[in-house]
Amino acid sequence: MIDEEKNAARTGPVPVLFGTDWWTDCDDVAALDILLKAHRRGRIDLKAIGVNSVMPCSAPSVKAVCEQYGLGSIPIGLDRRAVRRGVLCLYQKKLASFCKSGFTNADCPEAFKLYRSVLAALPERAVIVDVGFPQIIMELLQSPSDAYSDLNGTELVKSKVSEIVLMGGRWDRKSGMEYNFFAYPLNRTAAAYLCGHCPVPLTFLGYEVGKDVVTGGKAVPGLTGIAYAAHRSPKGRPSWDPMTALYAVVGDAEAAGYQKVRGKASVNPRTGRNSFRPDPNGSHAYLVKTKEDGFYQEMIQRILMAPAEENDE
Ligand SMILES: [Ca+2]
Repeated sequence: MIDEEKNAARTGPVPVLFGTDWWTDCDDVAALDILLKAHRRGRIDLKAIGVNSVMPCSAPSVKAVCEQYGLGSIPIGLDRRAVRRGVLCLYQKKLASFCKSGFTNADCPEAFKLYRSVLAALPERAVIVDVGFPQIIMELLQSPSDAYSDLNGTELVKSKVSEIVLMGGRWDRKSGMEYNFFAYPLNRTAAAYLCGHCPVPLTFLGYEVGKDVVTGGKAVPGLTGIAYAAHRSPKGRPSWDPMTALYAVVGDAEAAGYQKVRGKASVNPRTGRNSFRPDPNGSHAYLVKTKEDGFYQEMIQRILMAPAEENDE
């Protein structure tokens, strides 16, 4: 039996900051489900959630998913520049109807400021994982010192973050295109900035990794299954975001079923196209699967199908 607990390389709960677009695709909900369950088992310490696409029901729908596991106190931040209009988003309103606390977008701090406050207070290094648009991390890196820390954002990340993990890019071709890096001008700018300025190791899980691993679906218990049903994906979706979240939980490429190809990534700020120059000493890496798709599918689906009660501490 595949067991991510046995594969896990980490011994204590690692602080995690989770960024998500929580927008047109419901696999973000599966990613948060995996992180919340890992938090309840003591595998990680989920310190903050940053939402990088904003709609009226963004904050209450994220809050509802956390509340179902008794984790409604995890702080949620928004990138208020990222208001999207005219795009069909199918699950947020439904999930928000389950929010017990009356929480709204107005209750959320700016995401990069939330990240600063969390990182400044940490005695140890955190992992930042983002399965959406990378602009919150850019804002964090570009932030000046403030009441939380005398360090500017780049210095703060350098001292308090061990790795940044992004779902983004397409790395199985010389010049790849993937939505999180090209959808909007700000996303292109942010992806290019991260590749040029990130002071800590940067790991990418690309489009090619998750596209054939189908997980989730309406049979998943709790609000995750409701999100897939509302998204009209009753049989599941490709697993870009849950695979990225699970990699962050396991914390080791080999144990999670990947090989890291190291080097220097770059993104064209005008087009969002990504490219990569291999270098065994490079601080960037993209993940390549070392197992059959069924390995990841089974591991993720087993976590998603476990009801919350089984994750009681
Ligand atoms: Ca996403």
